[in-house]
Amino acid sequence: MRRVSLPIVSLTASLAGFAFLAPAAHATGKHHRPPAEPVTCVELATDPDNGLVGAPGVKTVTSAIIPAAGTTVSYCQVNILYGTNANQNINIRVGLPLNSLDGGTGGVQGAWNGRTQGIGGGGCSGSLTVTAPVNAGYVGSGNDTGHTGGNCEPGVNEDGTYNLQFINDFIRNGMKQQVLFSKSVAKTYYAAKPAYNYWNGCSTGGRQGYVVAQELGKELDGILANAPAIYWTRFQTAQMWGQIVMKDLVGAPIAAAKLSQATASAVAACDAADGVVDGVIDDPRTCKFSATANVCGTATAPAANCLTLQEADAIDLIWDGPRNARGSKIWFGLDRGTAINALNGTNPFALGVTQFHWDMHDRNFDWRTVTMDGYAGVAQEGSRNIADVTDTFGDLDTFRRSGGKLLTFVGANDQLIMPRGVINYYREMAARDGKHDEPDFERLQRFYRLFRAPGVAHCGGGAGPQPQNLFGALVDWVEKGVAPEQILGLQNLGGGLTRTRPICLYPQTAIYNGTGSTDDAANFHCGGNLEKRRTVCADVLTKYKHEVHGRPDFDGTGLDRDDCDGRRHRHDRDDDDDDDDDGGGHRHKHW
Ligand SMILES: [Ca+2]
Repeated sequence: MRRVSLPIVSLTASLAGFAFLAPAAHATGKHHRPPAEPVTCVELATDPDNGLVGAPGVKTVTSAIIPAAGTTVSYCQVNILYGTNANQNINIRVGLPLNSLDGGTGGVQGAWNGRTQGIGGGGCSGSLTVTAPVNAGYVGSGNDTGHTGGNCEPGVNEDGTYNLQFINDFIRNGMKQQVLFSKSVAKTYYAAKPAYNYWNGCSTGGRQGYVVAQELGKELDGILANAPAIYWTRFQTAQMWGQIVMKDLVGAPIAAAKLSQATASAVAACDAADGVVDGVIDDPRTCKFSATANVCGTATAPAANCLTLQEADAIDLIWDGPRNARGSKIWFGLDRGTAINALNGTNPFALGVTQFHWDMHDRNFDWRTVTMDGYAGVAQEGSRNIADVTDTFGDLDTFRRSGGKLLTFVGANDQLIMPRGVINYYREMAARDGKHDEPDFERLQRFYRLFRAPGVAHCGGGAGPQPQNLFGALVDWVEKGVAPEQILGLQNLGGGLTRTRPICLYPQTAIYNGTGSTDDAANFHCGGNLEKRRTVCADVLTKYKHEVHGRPDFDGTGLDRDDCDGRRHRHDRDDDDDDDDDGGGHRHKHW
């Protein structure tokens, strides 16, 4: 029987072999030259020689030692208001374990472990909560992405123009300044360059990790970017698809209990196909269960919460995702086994409603006026008007060349961000790295590893074993060169029972060895290949910015059109889209 070794690491233990003042992988500290000696926390915000007072873009800066409180250690908190014009106001917070001058002990300088860790936000918010990394010895940092609260409506002005300052500060500027300032402030405070610099975020915080990797590729050594909300405009627009389907076919949202039953029925139908009955569909893309099996009066209908035919059709379309009149897939749907009601409850998901306003650059645009047929037009408006700014789908070439490591977990039953979008990006990067545009996952995995967690929901939760100690795995990868081959999944089954399971590098998955408890990770191995042709070909998307009339666009996907069509000798092309007369409306941009 194969033995499974799971990467369980200890961060404190890894400090033992820590080479302080070893040259960091990247150039750092663009803001100023550090002094030779540490400075006090107070001096950071009072002495111009420390690089903050009067520095470009620094509107205000304060610093103070925050007393210990509860489980939070005392630390030096620096607050920077950053902006290069009157309309840019990004609040950045850097939390620094006390240096030796301020009484810190136990680390490589004061209480510091020699590293920085940027913390990401969620939804339409950043985060200014930096105490978790500080308590662990890191310089922690956060930013508010230039606005207070979680409302993204100000991305469009009342007059229908875009507020690009707001959007860019939220999408990218806040995080870039956060990373740069956290590194320079650390260097000043401790009189030493950080040896390693990290990011740690999920959802929007995951997207932020990707944008830093894509656009600030030389600054960070390791990025943990989970359930990343990448392709922001495209997936958020797709968050509204189910609401439009239910409105058109049913006339109202479907009762939550019926949605839950449909999910349960899909799991019951497809659970065993992966070889283990555990309440989880290992790869939901392979499950073809139709909600019509739940139609009231049919032999297969459930005892309670059966569906009308219209409701069943709507749920099938929610699973399928939006398509255009040609039948081409515009974006991914919710996978079977995923909680449907997060996006398809009585009220739509607020960020999806806002996204329609961004797509149409109209704060008063009413999503209820959009039909299933009209959806493609809204999606196309979003792609053409704003997605180049928001969707952050650039490459990772600089990050890879700089020696960075990117680690991502995504729940295969993520109810908010459509995990196939993350897999889509991963495949595209694998194709970029591969020969003849064919995905080369092994080569990609030298610096970028995606762990797909079956049954897991958005950033955690759900029916599957939960990934453990991802950040520790990243640190081991960066600092010891130990690339994580698998992540331990842990599930509490109640009654003192637990289930463990390896969470595997995509496109591998956990395969039962055939003997022993299916609740023990030791009886599984990572293997197989989920990139089956029928699976991946079905997920090729309509050409970007041609959502209304476009055909599946194979460019850069790593997939071969003829191979997918089963027509290897045919060479028709994708450039015959006749979408200049689609009435899609505003083609012009507003910046
Ligand atoms: Ca199963």
